[in-house]
Amino acid sequence: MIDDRPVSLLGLALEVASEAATLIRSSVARTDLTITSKSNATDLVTEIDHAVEALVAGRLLEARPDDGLLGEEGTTRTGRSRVRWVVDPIDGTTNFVYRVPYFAVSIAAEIDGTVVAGVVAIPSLAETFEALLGGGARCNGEAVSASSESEPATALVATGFSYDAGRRAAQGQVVGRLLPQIRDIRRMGAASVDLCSVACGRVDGYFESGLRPWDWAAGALIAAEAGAVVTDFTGGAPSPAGVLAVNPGLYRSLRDLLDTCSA
Ligand code: 2AM
Ligand code: CA
Repeated sequence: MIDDRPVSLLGLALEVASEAATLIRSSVARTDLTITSKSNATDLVTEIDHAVEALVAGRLLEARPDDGLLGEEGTTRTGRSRVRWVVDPIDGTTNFVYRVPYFAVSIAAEIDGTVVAGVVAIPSLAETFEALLGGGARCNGEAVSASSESEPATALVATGFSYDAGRRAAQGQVVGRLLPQIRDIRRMGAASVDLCSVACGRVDGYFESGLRPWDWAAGALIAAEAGAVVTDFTGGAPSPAGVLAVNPGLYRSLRDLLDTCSA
């Protein structure tokens, strides 16, 4: 009988993420990778993105053949169980291609559409973040929590930019208005890494628009379970319109500031 408990889903996600991280780590130094572009010339995908998605989907569905799966690189499967996996095989592909160390494999498990378990493994940093709904967040097995910085002026805030040139120009304007009012901006280049950075207090907050569910599914649970408030820009659930993850003491003021900077 297949075990649908969130803790079992988390265990499987951790096992599969570890295998995926090994494949990613062993591929970083390769100079012969096939690299192609997707939505435009800045939106890259490598043969390793496809190989990792095939590995992750294969392992998950071998263990749990009735589940659904949504993968960034095209694996879409409607399941017969209540469980669906949401997978980004390499989040931060541009970093992976350039050997900038912020890239990760992200695996989330949903039950009836709610994310109940999430794993983000960042091979170059030797960090594996995990969370269970209602069960807190950990990095390499140790509990993590969001920061306590409550002043925007002294807050370090991560953000990211879309592959779409028009959206990117608008995002740059928002950052231009925000930058003089905060400690500084960090642009790591991988949404899952940004969300885990909020979870462990490496940044005080993070915002980005134009993301897709595989970018935030696991990381949003990890940040929320670490005590961060995780919403869209208006207080609803994270969506392609916006993902905002901030420690609770800073959340309202950063959201208001973003609102002012976007007007
Ligand atoms: P990727 O590396 O998997 O493509 C960079 O700001 C972050 O946003 C990365 O996590 C990147 O994911 C994601 N991202 C940017 N534009 C995106 C898009 N149009 N669709 C999906 N993810 C996007
Ligand atoms: Ca990706």
